[in-house]
Amino acid sequence: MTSEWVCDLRTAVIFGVTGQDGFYLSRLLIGKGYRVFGVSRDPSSYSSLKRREFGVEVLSGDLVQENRVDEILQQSQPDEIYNLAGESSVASSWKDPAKYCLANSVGVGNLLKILSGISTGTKPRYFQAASSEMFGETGETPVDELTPLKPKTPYGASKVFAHTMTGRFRDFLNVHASSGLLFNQESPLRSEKYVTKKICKAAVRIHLQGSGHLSLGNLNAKRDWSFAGDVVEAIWLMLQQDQPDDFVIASGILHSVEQFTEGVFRHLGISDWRRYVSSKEFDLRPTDVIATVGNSSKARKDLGWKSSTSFDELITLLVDAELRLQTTM
Ligand code: GDR
Repeated sequence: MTSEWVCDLRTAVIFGVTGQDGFYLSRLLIGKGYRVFGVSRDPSSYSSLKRREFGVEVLSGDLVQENRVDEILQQSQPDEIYNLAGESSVASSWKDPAKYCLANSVGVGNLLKILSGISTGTKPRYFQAASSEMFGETGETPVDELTPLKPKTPYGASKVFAHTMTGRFRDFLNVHASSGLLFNQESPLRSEKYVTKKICKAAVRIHLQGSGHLSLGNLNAKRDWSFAGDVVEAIWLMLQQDQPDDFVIASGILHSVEQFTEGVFRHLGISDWRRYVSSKEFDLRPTDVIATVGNSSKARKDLGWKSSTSFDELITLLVDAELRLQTTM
């Protein structure tokens, strides 16, 4: 059931406002009339971003600094808190597991502890960005909120702590805390560390220059890709529910890296894409989840949400944005 909010102006705090999802969520909330505070470890980097959303009040802060988080919440008095902060590259987590644990686990523990101690005034609602990487290898069978978590990577393990604590602070300390088990969400704002941006950037360069090369890892890996702009709608809807809960947010459809690559080149009118692409399986990470697909029935039923951008539409959106970027540079 969705709450009927009585106040006109709600206030939200977004931890991790500089990332892709931070941009789409702040745009959504500003559009809905929220006052939005965006927290970043480096606010000066936010003001230099071309993609910043106007109207966001940017504060400096890091979830690891408990006192600073407390100050931010005192200053902003939020109705809703969205935690999109942390380290997000699965491949890089092998190089520095402690950094991932600090950013993705310890910081969330701090925030939940502070939230559980708020006894007067507005008790903010909390959203935690969890990840499909927490499931580990699940093959082609769709997973849901009750599927056991068996992460294969330091990144996935760091997210399991935060997700589990979100549930326990909800169950035992009465925090209105919801966790979104987010599958891969993409947009033109992705960095090249992620495969969709890497493919689109190289393919467009090849299309414009008539030559070039794209070196990938495992082409057979399969992912459940959605558009980040759709995913933030689900994130917002979660905090509009009277009862906090966990929700899988996914398209429910698997595609391989090879299908994505082929689709990108096809959209650019290049059919013999294999000429330009090489693959070294597991070159980039010691182990990988080969396939993971989500069942979002609960989000569909309780939130009325579904991933509305199809795989082909997502490719079109990403490639066309990359074309615009490279032809105006
Ligand atoms: P992922 O996203 O690890 O699923 O995590 P990524 O785009 O990095 O990889 C997707 C799949 O593509 C394979 N792959 C390659 N990946 C990269 N980055 N570069 C390559 O050259 C390449 N070649 C093949 C990967 O092995 C993998 O199977 C993303 C992140 O956003 C996480 O933060 C988030 O939690 C999960 O999605 C859900």
